[in-house]
Amino acid sequence: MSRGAFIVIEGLDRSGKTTQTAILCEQLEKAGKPVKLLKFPDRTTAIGKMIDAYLRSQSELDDRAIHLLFSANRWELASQIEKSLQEGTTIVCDRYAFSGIAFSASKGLSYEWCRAPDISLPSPDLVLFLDIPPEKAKERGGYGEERYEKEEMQKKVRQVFGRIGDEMTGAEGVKWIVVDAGRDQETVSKDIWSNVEGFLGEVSRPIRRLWD
Ligand code: 2DT
Repeated sequence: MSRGAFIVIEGLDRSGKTTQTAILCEQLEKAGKPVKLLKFPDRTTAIGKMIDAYLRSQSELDDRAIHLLFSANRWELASQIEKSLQEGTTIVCDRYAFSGIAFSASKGLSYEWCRAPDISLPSPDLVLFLDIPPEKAKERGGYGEERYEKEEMQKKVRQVFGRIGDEMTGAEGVKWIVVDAGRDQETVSKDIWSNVEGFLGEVSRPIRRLWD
């Protein structure tokens, strides 16, 4: 039986991730696909509220503790993701486990340690990484107020995303695409759509698990 495709959009700050995610959902709906938009962190759950307070610097947490909360926030929704995919709904997800590794490893935690709690989550079929040099991102009106929204951090995060991308490329069942997000909005959305079009047909292979 055909299931929905699981599409993850990752990217650096100011890469246009939120806008592009919304455009993609609209295009999928127009193409007649039932689609659900998810975003991590999901700040609405009990765990999400702790994450939100941390990101807004209203609370302090050990680096490992917050890392595990980000992962738990995904596990909270894992069975719902699987259910929606099985029902034929396409999922577009703004950030996922890759952000989890990229940000925490950039703070100095080991890459392997960071990856461990997310092993076995439902695996995306396609990851679109919106890439933009942090210098260029800064020109787009500066970073926001939250923790991590600083050029030095973004540079490190971009490097770790590069490593994850290298390791994911060729990984069974996951297509990792780097999208040059430094271009204008329309060019980027066309590029994204050309990569998604291949997933509009039937997705018949079973849902895989990440890094299993
Ligand atoms: P948004 O600005 O997209 O709301 O992200 N982050 C995110 C982590 O450190 N670990 C994670 O697992 C995830 C999903 C990235 C808020 C910030 O949270 C970071 C930016």
